[in-house]
Amino acid sequence: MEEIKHRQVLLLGLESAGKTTIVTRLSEQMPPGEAVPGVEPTNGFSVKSLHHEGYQIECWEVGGADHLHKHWWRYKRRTQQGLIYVVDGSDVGQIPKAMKVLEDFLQEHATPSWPILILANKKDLVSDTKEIEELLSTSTEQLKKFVPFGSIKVMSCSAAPAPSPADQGLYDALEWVERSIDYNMGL
Ligand SMILES: Nc1nc2c(ncn2[C@@H]2O[C@H](COP(=O)(O)OP(=O)(O)O)[C@@H](O)[C@H]2O)c(=O)[nH]1
Ligand SMILES: [Mg+2]
Repeated sequence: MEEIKHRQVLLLGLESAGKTTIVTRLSEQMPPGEAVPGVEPTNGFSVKSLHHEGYQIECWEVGGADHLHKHWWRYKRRTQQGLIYVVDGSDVGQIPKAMKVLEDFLQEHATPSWPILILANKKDLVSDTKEIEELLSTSTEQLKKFVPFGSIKVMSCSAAPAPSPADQGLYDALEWVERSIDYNMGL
């Protein structure tokens, strides 16, 4: 039997971006058409395991409320192999704040080899995701210096019910994270 590959990632983002909903859908392997039941705001942190194609990804979500940002680094243990940063892709107005908060965090606490996935969530509420992806890609240019041995990728996803997993884009996102961590490990 093939060995399970254990990985650990940090999951950050402003409050209400959809972090808990995303990890709940993935960790409970919910059918795409099923709605994730209402989730409570994450106060402190929550760890969930995602099982996907031979990987077990331990996902550390830290609450996104403003007063919690200064504590994010505490969860950045040496074992965190990457960062998923979720933004509300349906709310262009809060993108500058979301990216500023990310920049401030990376400036102090980035791991130089991190793969960073910027995940524009709630694409079900957006008619065309290109605009938001381009905006995010432009904002990430200045973040590359914090991860000189890593990489940054922008993708869109949705944790809302959809006809198929492909429409939600969550597994594509996980695959990018898995591949990028493997690359860092020389696999
Ligand atoms: N339409 C839509 N709503 C979403 C999506 N993801 C999360 N939400 C909603 O956004 C709100 C905040 O979600 P939550 O997971 O608690 O965000 P968190 O604070 O980042 O953990 C909840 O009401 C969710 O139902 C999505 O992809 N599409
Ligand atoms: Mg949460």
